[in-house]
Amino acid sequence: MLLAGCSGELSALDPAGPRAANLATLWWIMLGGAALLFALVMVLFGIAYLRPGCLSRITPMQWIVGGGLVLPIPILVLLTGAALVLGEQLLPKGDAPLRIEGQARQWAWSFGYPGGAGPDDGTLHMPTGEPVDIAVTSEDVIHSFWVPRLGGKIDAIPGHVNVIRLEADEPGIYWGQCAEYCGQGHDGMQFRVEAHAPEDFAALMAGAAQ
Ligand SMILES: [Cu+2]
Repeated sequence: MLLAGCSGELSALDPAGPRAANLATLWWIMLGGAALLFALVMVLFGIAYLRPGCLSRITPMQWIVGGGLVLPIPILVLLTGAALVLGEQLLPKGDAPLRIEGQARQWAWSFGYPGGAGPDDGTLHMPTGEPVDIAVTSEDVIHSFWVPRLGGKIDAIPGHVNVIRLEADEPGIYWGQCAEYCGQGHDGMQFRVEAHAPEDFAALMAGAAQ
């Protein structure tokens, strides 16, 4: 019920590819760790409230060591470890088969394909089932490139190129949103992503299909 609003076009909890799935998994692990710590603190609070005698023999130093170190550190180590492992798998390592240029400006995105192929329609076209690198930059201010169902986000910085790797499992329409406040048109700075089966993508790049 609480999570009913978490599906949909711009939901990072409704992943449509392996990279976004990593991020969703990490989100759930973080939620679990936070809930566990909260529950442990509430148990202590409950004991202190209902059975004050039980805790009266604990010295202040024991509270500091137990509550400040022993209680949170194992959970924080687990969360940090999960973040490092899952996050590291997102990095663009090795050569992705395809590199698409993504350029941001107030308040729209444009995309360019190898050899100047492909349509110039403000839509990010990509093939399914393989990682795709997006080389992101900006013409004016700092924006942020984010397709929540396909991967993480990365800053679009003037005079600098950042690369992010995305992957889509299934053909379909996905949506991206600028994730960095960049002026009055920021909230409308969305873009459409179309993932095509590899042969359809090849045909589109060759200009044989739309
Ligand atoms: Cu923007």
